[in-house]
Amino acid sequence: MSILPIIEVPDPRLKTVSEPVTAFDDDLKTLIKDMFETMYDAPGIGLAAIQVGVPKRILVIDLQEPAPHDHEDGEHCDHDHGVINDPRVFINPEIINPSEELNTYSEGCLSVPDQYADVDRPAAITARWQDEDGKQHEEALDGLLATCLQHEMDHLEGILFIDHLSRLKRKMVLKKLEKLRKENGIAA
Ligand code: GNR
Ligand code: NI
Repeated sequence: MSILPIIEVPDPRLKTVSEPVTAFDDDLKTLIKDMFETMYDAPGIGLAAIQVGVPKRILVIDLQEPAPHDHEDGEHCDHDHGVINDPRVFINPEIINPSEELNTYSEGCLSVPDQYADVDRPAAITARWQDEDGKQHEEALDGLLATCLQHEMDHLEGILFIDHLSRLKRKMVLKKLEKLRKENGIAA
């Protein structure tokens, strides 16, 4: 298992249109394991293969919900709540019937580090995809999972969340990132 380097803007590889997966073999399974390890390490809730430089239609997502637990009203609480992991793999994903209703979510991206902006996307979708054994799945999705899957599917087309912003907003985000990198470069 290995943590892979995540490529960042303005790396031109992020604009690649990724190719469908045709071989459901051990190399694919190894890549998926490495993608999960890389995503958890980052940390992030999703990762597309192109973000680690592999132009294939492979996504991993884990929304890592905080584990539910009860507290008496007003009880002080500073123990480790832990998380419920829900690792999901989407290979060759498609969206069938996006809702007209939109959801706005403040999105971030491991390839545009520490930058966040509101993006509107269909609130509900039906997704069709294959798992790592090539088996077909279909499921209706909404909430953060629908948002995240659409963000990840954009990566497969070479699209980043900042491409959904106005040119001015996109420029501001990229400028802020450039400034942060310069400051960190001096600090290091
Ligand atoms: O970690 C991530 N968080 C996130 C938040 C809102 C909408 C989408 C995402 S995906 C992102 C990880 C990433 O860059 N995936 O491509
Ligand atoms: Ni992203």
